[in-house]
Amino acid sequence: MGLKCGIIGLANVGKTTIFNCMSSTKALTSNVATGTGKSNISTINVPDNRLYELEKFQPTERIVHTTVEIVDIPGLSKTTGKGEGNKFLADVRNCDALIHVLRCFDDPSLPHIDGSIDPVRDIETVNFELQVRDLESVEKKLQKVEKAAKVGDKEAKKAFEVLSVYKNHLESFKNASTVPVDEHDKKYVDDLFLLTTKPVIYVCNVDEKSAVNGNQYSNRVKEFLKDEKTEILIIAGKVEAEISELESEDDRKAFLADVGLTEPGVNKLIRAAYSLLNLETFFT
Ligand SMILES: Nc1nc2c(ncn2[C@@H]2O[C@H](COP(=O)(O)OP(=O)(O)OP(=O)(O)O)[C@@H](O)[C@H]2O)c(=O)[nH]1
Ligand SMILES: [Mg+2]
Repeated sequence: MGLKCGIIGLANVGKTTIFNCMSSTKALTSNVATGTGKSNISTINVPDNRLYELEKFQPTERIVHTTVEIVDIPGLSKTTGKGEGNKFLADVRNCDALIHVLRCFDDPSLPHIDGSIDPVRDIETVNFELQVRDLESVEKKLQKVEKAAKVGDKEAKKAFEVLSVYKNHLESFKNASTVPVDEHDKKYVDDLFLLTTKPVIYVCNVDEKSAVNGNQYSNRVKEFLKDEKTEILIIAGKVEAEISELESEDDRKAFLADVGLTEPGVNKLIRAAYSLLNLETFFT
């Protein structure tokens, strides 16, 4: 059983760049005009130095890593057609957790699809898209249970009540993950596989000089998400991608140190994705 983690975000924010840092299969990054339009999938090892430490005491034939499956989903853009939009949603629905990449770097040669750099607006844009789809699912089920609820079926009545809470919540631009219903009442939406209940890690894709401390954009993201139980990571995607291309381990270490890092930011990301689902690592 593999944990599947989807990389989402608007077009051209650096999703494939970060995907390439995480995986050894190199996918094509998009160009400004067209975007990529297809998903990339890769199974990656969860970096765990403890495994190498153990190896010292008890040599094994080979080191078995825990793996995570990463899906690089093409970005949502204004020109995403209905068909492509559905593909996007099917990809998201199949994931256990999401990595939401945010553009937090300036680059005049790479215009943002919405005209300016504003990662908080981008979070709202993507969340809105997912909330609308969840609302559709909830409303469909509401219609189904309504009749039974009206004729007095107790279970249907309860379902109707709970679904109505979800509906109101989503209609006020909130994610289903924060809905105010009792844990055991969430069973009424289990069959809907709501998109906005999935755990999310936010990645601020910053410029090289902000690799360690972030910048004004990532600060705004942190402020905006401060009440949410979510992880926010800062990764300088472009430079990490360049470093990951280097052949020698020593070179990679030296270049990382130049940027101020002791390990690739994506290693942190992979571990965060893994622990997000509270999965246990077993040593085999
Ligand atoms: N300056 C700068 N450019 C970046 C950075 N990250 C990515 N880029 C560039 O942005 C462009 C788009 O990057 P991708 O990784 O393909 O973006 P994407 O989010 O996968 O795009 P779609 O798949 O089309 O949605 C590429 O030309 C990258 O080189 C960054 O941190 N700084
Ligand atoms: Mg891409």
